[in-house]
Amino acid sequence: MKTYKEIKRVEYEGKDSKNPFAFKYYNPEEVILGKKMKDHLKFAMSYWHTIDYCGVDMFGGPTENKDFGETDPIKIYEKKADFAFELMDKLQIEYYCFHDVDIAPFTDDLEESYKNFDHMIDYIEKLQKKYNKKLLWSTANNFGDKKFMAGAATSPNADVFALSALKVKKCLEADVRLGGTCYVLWGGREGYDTLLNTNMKLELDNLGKFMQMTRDYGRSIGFNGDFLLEPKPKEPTKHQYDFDSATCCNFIRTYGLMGDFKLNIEANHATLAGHTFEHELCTARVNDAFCSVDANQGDPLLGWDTDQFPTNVYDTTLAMLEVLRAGGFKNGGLNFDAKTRRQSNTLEDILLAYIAGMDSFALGLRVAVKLIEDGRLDEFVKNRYKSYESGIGKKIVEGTTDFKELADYAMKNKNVHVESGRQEYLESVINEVMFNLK
Ligand code: XUL
Ligand code: CO
Repeated sequence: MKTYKEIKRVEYEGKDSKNPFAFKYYNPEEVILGKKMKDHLKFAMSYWHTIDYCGVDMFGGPTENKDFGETDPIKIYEKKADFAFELMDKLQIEYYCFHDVDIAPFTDDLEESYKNFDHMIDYIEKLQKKYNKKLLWSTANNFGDKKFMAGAATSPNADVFALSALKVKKCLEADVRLGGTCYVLWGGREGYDTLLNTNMKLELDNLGKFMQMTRDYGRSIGFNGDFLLEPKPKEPTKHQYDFDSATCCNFIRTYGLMGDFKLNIEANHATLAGHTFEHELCTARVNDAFCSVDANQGDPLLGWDTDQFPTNVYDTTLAMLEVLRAGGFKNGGLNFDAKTRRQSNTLEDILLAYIAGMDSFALGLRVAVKLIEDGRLDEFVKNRYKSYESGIGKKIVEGTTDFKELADYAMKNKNVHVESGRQEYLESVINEVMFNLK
């Protein structure tokens, strides 16, 4: 196998290629349904998993080193940034995402930390121009430091609320400067472990106020993109206030934030919540809150967030079907919130992992388009609800009936017949379209 250095650029070679460093299904410039594949998929690189993560797990230390031969903290982060943009270039990835602490050395001294942060934003801005790359979103890490042990905007301590505001303010300013089209608030520790020490109502109201202030400040400095919540049911806290799409939509509505706030849906978070990825995407869509995706997959045999690169094409197909139904990505995109396995510890593995993830979503897109063109799924669903197209059903949909009329109707109706849901048949249609082997 070639080495990382030897690979200049990963190109599309088509499905018969055996070159491990080529795309088999992702052809960025190919037009599908009137849009280039790269615009359908809007792939983004996650800085934390790709540039910083070194293979640490609960039982063992790093299995790789990403200091790039430097010892001075600023130099290390400059080299990391150089690597990040070179990697995106090799992989033909146009977008990236980061937490404030991913891109610059943060210490206990806030002034020094923000001097470092500002320096790195200048540095990254130049790289962005040089490589013609774009920021999809940034976010403040308000969960890692000890001060956030009891939450950030939901901390019982008002000083922590203020510190969280400072961090979001600085990160939002950077986001605007770098042209980010979204800003994410992932509420790592916005939740609680036991009611014995928790004032839930105050915590929820504080979180609502924090989000309102985030919106107001963002809009005041010219941020025109979408603010995003990223649902996750557990980890690190037992009860997260942003449990799933439905919970987040309810929260956004309660605090008057609909329109400004949308959702960033993560596959592995969906399954941790006991949902499918497509359920979470669909819930966001029907609430007009779909925006972006954190692509990855969990392991059904492990009960935690494993953040694996997505390779299950059945899942990527059903996800892309939902993305297409939502009208595609606008301000959002498809960020690989995924890390290579601890034993896949070389730079070549990073390329191979992204290629696997990008090709899996490219295949998902291709199959989803074929399913739409095939038409059998859509037609089945349309027919299943045809009783709402005329008569009493039409009146229900239009809101022109009431319980009196419905009761009279039901009393006279001697023949209530619900048609088969035909689940197995529909699953076989997906297999037929997906594996169309000739
Ligand atoms: C954590 C997670 C984060 C967010 C950004 O589970 O998904 O990486 O995407 O903070
Ligand atoms: Co995520």
